[in-house]
Amino acid sequence: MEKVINIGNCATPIMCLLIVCSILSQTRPVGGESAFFQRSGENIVVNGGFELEKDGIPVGWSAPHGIASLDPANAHSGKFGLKYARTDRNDYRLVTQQIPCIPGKIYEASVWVKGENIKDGDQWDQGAGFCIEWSDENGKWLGGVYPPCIVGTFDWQKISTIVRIPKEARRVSIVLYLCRRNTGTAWFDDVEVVQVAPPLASIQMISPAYRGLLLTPTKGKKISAKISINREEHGLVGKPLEIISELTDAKGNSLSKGVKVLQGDEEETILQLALPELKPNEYQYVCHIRIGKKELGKLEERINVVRQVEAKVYVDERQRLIVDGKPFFPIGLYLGPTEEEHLARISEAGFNTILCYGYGVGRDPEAYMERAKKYGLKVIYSVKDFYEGTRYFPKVGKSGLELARDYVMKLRDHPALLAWYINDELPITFVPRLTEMYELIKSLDPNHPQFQVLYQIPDLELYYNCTDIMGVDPYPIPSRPIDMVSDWTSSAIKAMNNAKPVWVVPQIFDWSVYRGGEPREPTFQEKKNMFYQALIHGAKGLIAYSYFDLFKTTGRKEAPKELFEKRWKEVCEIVAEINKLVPALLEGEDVPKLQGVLEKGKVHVRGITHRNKLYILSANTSSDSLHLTLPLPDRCWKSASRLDGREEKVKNGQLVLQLQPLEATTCVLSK
Ligand SMILES: [Ca+2]
Repeated sequence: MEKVINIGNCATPIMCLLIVCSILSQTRPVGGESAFFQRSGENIVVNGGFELEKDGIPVGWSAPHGIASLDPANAHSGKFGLKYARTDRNDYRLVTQQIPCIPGKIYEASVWVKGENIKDGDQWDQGAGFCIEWSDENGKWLGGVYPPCIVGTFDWQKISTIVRIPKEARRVSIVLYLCRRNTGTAWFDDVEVVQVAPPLASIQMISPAYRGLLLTPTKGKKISAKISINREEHGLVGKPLEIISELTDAKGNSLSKGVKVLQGDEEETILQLALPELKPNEYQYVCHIRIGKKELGKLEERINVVRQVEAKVYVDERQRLIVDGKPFFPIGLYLGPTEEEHLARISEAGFNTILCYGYGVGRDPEAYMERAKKYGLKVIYSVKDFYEGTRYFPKVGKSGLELARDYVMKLRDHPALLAWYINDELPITFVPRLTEMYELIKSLDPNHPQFQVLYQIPDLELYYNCTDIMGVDPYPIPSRPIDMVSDWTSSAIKAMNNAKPVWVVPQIFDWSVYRGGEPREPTFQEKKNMFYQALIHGAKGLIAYSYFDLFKTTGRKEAPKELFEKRWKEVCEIVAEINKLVPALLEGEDVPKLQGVLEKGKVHVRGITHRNKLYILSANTSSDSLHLTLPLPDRCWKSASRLDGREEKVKNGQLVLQLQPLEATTCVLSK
């Protein structure tokens, strides 16, 4: 009855890394932030308080003998708590219960935990806690959520999380456990899993997508918004609804109005409202949701019509970052050390952006910004730890929002500032707090966008209204298919309605740095392939993870100097190549006919025209050598060469190209 948890909750001293998944939901609720995640049901855990027992065994639970027992001396409530004692660090038996979750629905899960002498093992995961995992019909693990565990000796504490069970889940279990190779005693009690109702409706602005900013002239433009209705949770299944959208001025005068009827089974719709010519000013966009004459709720967004965007850094209608009036393609690195030696090296390699975790409290962020400026690097400033209760929250007697305010006020005018990093993989439980953070920083600093990075791909949509730029960090090598990069990039773009930009965090590190075992870092071809996949599928920025890991080898040991140098040379080569593509990426036009996945999913392609050239980016994600004949959209293209100057054949309106296993490359075609 040994249960194996595939991957524990993540944690490294510098960063939280990825892997598990849950699923999607909506955003900005009707009725304010308090309407997020309202409980709407009974506890679905059997005997969550451990009060029912048969022959000394708690009813409803699978509790391994010799490790788990009912304890009348330690209950959080009632007569019993469940004691879980591990002395043999290799004994990884766990307490489980299968629970009747409905796939696709959202639940709040919580457990009270008490601990005595819980010592971390030699692994990243440490402490006592719980998780929820799901599997397919054959019991194959599909994913789970792993709230942070607690280490040491501590009195009763509540651990809770919000989870959306994926639609493909067939069995769901709650697991009470001590992390692998940890020892000590934990007590559990009052285990609860309760369904929560999402809000009646939510809105995602598609146009304008960036902070309601709409440029004049407005005539001929449309306001476009995605409306989602949670019918089932609100008793509206099968009932036709009417949505009235309207744009009003400050005095409440109606300037444009539209009505759309949703059929009884429609849960999602895109509303479009044609605009008259509007003067620069603030306007209100309101959607009323009605059933018959009765209003069920309304959704509101502010529209700000301007002649030009004043912000120093913002996102334009093409989802490009605009910095001081010019399009900017961020090519960046996550880093730890920020001494001049490192910044000089990074800048010289052709990077233009850095993201350092370590400037929370007690260091000199202004000096860091100055150093970055000296080397021509832009900074994505991290405030990702300013959430109480998270692992690296600085305990200095201030709230997270107060800390954020301090840092934003201090740094918002610094010329090296590019964006604020407000979330590093925090799960959907944090969406209400991320929304508070986003709104606060937006009000304090209208001059810089905000950026988040997530691995929770099915959940991305839920974060739509609390970020300006979405990031994803696919790290497939060596355990997942390399085209995970394409999948995640495309999924993120879809979740952002192709309206908010997606940046990708390519993997340049070796997983064994964190997990131990045999070293297996991405090869040069694999790294380049991953960068290319992100670009081919539409990433508007690349921030690689990470510079500091280039200095490490398995188990966080120091890498030999030669190994760092080899890795750095490879990274430099890739960045130099991408820099050659940047003008086309920023200013070029996509060629729809040269967009897609060919050769049974093996080759990813994107064509861009720019200044009388056609750039064809391609990435072979298979381990086959492929002979590609690519029909060109136009007969005008006469010759082709790679970025390194090698000639390729154009014949009968087709580009003929040989791609080595995992090769990624660009062909530039001329007339
Ligand atoms: Ca109890």
